[in-house]
Amino acid sequence: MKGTIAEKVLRSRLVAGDLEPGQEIAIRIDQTLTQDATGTLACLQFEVLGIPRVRTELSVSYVDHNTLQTGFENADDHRFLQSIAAKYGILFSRPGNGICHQVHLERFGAPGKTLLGSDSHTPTAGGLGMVAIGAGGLEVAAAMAGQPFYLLTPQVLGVRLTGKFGPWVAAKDVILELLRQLSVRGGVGKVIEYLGPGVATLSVPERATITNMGAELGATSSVFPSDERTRQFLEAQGREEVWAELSADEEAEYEQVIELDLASLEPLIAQPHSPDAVAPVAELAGTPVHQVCIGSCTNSSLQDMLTVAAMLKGRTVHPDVSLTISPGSRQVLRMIAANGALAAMVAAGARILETACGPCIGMGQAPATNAVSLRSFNRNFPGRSGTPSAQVYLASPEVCVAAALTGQITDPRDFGNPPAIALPDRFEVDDGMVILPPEDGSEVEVVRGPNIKPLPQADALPDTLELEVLLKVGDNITTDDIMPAGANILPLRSNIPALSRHVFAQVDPDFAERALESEGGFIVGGSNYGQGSSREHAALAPMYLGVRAVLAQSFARIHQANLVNFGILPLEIDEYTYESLSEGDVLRFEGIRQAVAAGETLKGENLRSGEACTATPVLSERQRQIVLAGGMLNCIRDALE
Ligand code: MIC
Ligand code: SF4
Repeated sequence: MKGTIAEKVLRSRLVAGDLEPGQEIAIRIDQTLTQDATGTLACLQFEVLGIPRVRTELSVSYVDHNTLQTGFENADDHRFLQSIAAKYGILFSRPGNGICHQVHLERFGAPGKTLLGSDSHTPTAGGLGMVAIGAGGLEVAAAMAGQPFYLLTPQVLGVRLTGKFGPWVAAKDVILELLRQLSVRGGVGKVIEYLGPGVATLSVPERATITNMGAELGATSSVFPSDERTRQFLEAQGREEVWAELSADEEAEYEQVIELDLASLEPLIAQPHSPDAVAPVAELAGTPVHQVCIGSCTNSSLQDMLTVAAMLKGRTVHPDVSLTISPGSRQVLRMIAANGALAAMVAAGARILETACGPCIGMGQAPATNAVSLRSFNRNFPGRSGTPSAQVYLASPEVCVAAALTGQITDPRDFGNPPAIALPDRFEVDDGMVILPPEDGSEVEVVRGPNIKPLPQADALPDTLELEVLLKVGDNITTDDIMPAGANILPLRSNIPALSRHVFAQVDPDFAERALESEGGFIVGGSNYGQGSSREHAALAPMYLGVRAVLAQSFARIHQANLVNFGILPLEIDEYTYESLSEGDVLRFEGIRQAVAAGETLKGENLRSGEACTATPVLSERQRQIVLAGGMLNCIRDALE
């Protein structure tokens, strides 16, 4: 990784460990972001740490996920978050101000700095040359308390961009092409770093679309150089002073370099139900489409919105299609309102939604039964839209509008010349919806609604476990599978007892009941278990139900850390063991504590078959102590005693 951007930034913030791929390091975090769906827990955890004020350069708390307010819960959470922000020195981005990643890019991100966010798409800020990483809320709470962030030193995968886009090809197609080549596991343990002459052809929002969806590759982060275009973007945001040049050395060492000629790309689309099921749009042309949703942290910038408006202008949405548009931020919304682009969208029949995550996280706009929904978003996991039978596709805003107008998947290259979009020299800057904390917040009273329940605590890891395999699942299980979101379930994010009733609800509706009846158990998974969202609820709620270990062929990075932080043992098993295990088997492991402390493989027994069951804890030395204590909070409490 020598000479790469990743190496330069990580080295400059290194607190402990060696920058050797695979080794655990600790880095200093300059900025944090939290959003309301993960932020309530992060704040509850921050409170437990007992620190009077955040110890970062900047911490921002956004409200963008839970904004539907079908009951009192979301609004209660907003008030809680606002009061916590005031008390502890956190900036509070009010509901209506926009999606965390879009606003952070516009108003707070800075090249060369580190950002830790309780949201898996935090690497969006890599479009500005930040090393931005998604993590569980507890880790973000620790970073807010001034603690370093621990991670395994990533490999650095270079993507060398050459050429420039042909007509109707967009930034989304770059990342869809990488997903096609590398799959949703291809980025695990890596930072994806962009280089080459093609970089200069991309604006910062285009770069951010690409780094945003590096999360779908499973990457630790994605980063672009900070160059003249970065400077122009920051200048247009009135923040030129935070600009710093940042690039890799000529002889930088990458684990591998993928060559990508932007001119060779064509419009691409991800098919149901995975972001890596990518095909050329032309191949699917003619497929009827019933819903089109444009927005999300991937594609809701001013540039995207202007493109969408130009395509819609003077046309009408197809009678069989419902088109929704969510601009990414209040800045974007104000600017399209002022220049007439919004009027063109409304005139065309678009349903304008608030500047929030909205349909991306199933907060409204669930498609009709069996409907085809085409979205400019980043995830199309089964059921995430709110309609289990919906077929969700992902593509660029250009491909989305083409379908909204024709009622079918349409190659935008059939639309004549693409609109020429110029970004302004100056964005409309108004941070009036960001509330600054008072100098001294000690007198601020935290407002807690009845939906905010205390955090459940885990017990220390027992030495012997004899428990049932409650569920066996396959590869690439997402945290949406484990802990679904959507309008009905998201409001319960700060009420774990109620939330836990929905664990694995779409995979196996009886799971929660069975887990409680059996007084806990194990989960068996394939590879890349826990990909997707950073929600620590996917560990905390199973922990509440008594899940003590997950036996999987491999784990996604953020989820593995979340399991450890909530005292669930992540155990790696080989293909043979995976095949040999069935739901209902009872597994017995003895001498667990000693084996975990020594980093040794557990040798257990499957009491049904009498076969041996070997499983290896996937834990760094530091994590061994955390799991033994029954999770990070127990660890911290022990240290304080
Ligand atoms: C998502 O896109 O899945 C979310 C909702 O933004 C999550 C966070 C969450 O579950 O609250 C993420 O990406 O981390
Ligand atoms: Fe919000 Fe969707 Fe982005 Fe997650 S992926 S932060 S839900 S817009």
